[in-house]
Amino acid sequence: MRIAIVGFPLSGKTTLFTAITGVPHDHLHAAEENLAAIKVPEPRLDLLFEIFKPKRRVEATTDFVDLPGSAEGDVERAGLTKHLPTLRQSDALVLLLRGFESASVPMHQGRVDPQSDLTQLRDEMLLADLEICATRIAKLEKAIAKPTKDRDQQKHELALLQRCSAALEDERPLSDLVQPGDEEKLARSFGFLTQKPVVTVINVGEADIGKEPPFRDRNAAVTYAVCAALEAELLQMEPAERREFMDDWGVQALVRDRLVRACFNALGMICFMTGGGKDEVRAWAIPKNSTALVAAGKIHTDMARGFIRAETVAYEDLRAAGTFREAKAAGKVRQEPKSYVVQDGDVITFKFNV
Ligand SMILES: Nc1nc2c(ncn2[C@@H]2O[C@H](COP(=O)(O)OP(=O)(O)OP(=O)(O)O)[C@@H](O)[C@H]2O)c(=O)[nH]1
Ligand SMILES: [Mg+2]
Repeated sequence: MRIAIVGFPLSGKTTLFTAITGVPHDHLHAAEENLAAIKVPEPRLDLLFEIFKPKRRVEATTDFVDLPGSAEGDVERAGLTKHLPTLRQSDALVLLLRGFESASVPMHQGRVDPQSDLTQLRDEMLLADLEICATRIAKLEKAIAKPTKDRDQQKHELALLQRCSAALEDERPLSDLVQPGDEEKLARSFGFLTQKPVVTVINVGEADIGKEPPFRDRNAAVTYAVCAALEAELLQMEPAERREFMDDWGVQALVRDRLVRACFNALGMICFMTGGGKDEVRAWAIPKNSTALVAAGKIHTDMARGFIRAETVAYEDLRAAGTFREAKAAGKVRQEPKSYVVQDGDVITFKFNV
């Protein structure tokens, strides 16, 4: 999974990247893409760690990308155009809007106006998608004029792209239009930006820390108001000191924890956990509605190939029982087949034979 941070120059993208990944700002490249893998917070592993007493705990991870800034400090450069290939390959986008005033940080278009930055970014996303549609539609129309064996498939694709194009011209994002299933997959192969889940972050100044966002992006899964500079500092502190600062500033949870989980949810991902072995308890990310066979394959192809059954207990049942043995005695441990649809928080031991 890959999540890209997008915003106008000097909106605080690299600072937010630091606040999420913990990689210090001065270790990062201003003019190149920065990439880091980070853990998806999974507090439910705490209890599993207590119950199974393994050597280690392992969270699922996701990649974050910080797009390069303009080395020359060109604050008028467009937001997205230079970065389209990276953005198209990302699974979700974080739109970062500058909401902080600072005499020492030049302002995009000479003003701090997160609402109008959002409108501009959204317009750029619509335009970038429209361009993809136009190019592909022109190609398909030519191809369809000749009789080929792919013609039916091409007609189907053309109809979808024409619908997408009409929606975009109407300023509607494709996330509203495309139906889940085959159509979504086909549309996704084009890397449309307005089809991707978005979390919007307003990078506010000190005076607005701990307050509700001044507005919400109605096309985003969630809108947060955070102070990226403070959050980056918080991440470098010892837990006790951090708690104290967070209380002083009225920051309830770190942006790292809130944002990663929000992107994860917006992407329709869930976690199941394993803990049966001695070595580790571990969280695994899979798309919602995945079967036990898919979940097994996520761990190892052998597990899927030799799948016998999935010994499954819901996290809440395990918590209520207190131990795995008690959960079993209470009849809460189920023997599930390949076709079982894995639920968020399932604790699974796969039985397999190769
Ligand atoms: N006061 C204040 N300054 C901030 C905040 N976030 C970032 N800055 C400052 O703004 C400047 C730009 O921050 P960056 O994180 O480098 O911004 P960027 O979007 O990565 O910039 P480019 O990559 O060049 O487009 C730096 O001097 C930061 O210290 C904030 O929340 N408050
Ligand atoms: Mg930067």
